[in-house]
Amino acid sequence: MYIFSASNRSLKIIKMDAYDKLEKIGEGTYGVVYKCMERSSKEIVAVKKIRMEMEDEGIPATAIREISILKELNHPNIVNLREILMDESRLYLVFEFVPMDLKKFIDSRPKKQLDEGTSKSFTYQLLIAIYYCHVRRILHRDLKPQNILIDTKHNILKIADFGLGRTFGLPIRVYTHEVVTLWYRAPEVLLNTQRYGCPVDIWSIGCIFAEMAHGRPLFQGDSEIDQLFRIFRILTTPSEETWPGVSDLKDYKPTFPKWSGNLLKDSVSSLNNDGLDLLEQTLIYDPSKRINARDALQHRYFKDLNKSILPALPEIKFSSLQ
Ligand code: INR
Repeated sequence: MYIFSASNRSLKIIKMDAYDKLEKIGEGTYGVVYKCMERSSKEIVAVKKIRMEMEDEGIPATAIREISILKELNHPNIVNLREILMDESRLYLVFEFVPMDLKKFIDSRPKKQLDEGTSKSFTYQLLIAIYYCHVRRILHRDLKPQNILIDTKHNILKIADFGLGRTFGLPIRVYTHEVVTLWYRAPEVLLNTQRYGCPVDIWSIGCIFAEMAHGRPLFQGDSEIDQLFRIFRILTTPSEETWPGVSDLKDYKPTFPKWSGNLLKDSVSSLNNDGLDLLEQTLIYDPSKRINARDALQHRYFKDLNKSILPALPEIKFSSLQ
């Protein structure tokens, strides 16, 4: 078994038995995640076992390349990928261990709702992490509370399950046959746009922000069409006026029911005016008009956030996004 180290391009020989498997902690989109202990250092890590589609052909070169990119993402709000281990048909990703995910964190709160300071700080940290990725032209594509980790001791948020979407494609079901959630998926993805970009992650952050502040998921669809119609009911059915080009998208139908009257304000009554304004801008239909991470970080909603307690502030560069 080998470890490819993307940072120094060396090849080290390492065995998976350097780790003791403690317990299964998650079932990610592409494989199972185990809490493990590194034998010599006694350090706790999270090891994700990636199932490969073409087991007999080994690990595709594109997958290795993409995973190397992941190893280059070094940010306090992104779960750190420490090592990549391989054998003939399996891939093991060794990550830092973070004891809780955002879904469990929300579920553990009274009324499943976070206080304003916490949801503000978490939304800001999400935006910082996604800004760091977007300037590097890396998309997440599947942000949701289940793959956002929380260091509860320091209130630090870390994005996980990053970038694999680009390597492996968006699956309909995970390998355990669990249905993949559509609740955070952008309308352009649901309508099968040919090219999508950074705005898909901003949409997901908007949905997560609303969920943290209000206490329940904003759009809980159980199929792609149900997901779309739930969005339309709250934000009105998009048209050529509100979203130029929408009728050219592959899965757009002129026969879609026409809902009018925006209900977003009533759906997130716990948000103040600044919070509602930010949310509205993350949920703009037209991806080219949706707010980007850089501008969202500068939004007045975050003016009273104590940013000095956050991990390492990135330099906000005025480079163009999307
Ligand atoms: C926890 C998970 C704690 N920590 C679920 C979890 C419940 C409670 O998936 C996890 C991870 C961790 C995790 O500590 N490090 C990583 C997950 C992932 C990567 S991934 C790294 O990519 O989402 O599977």
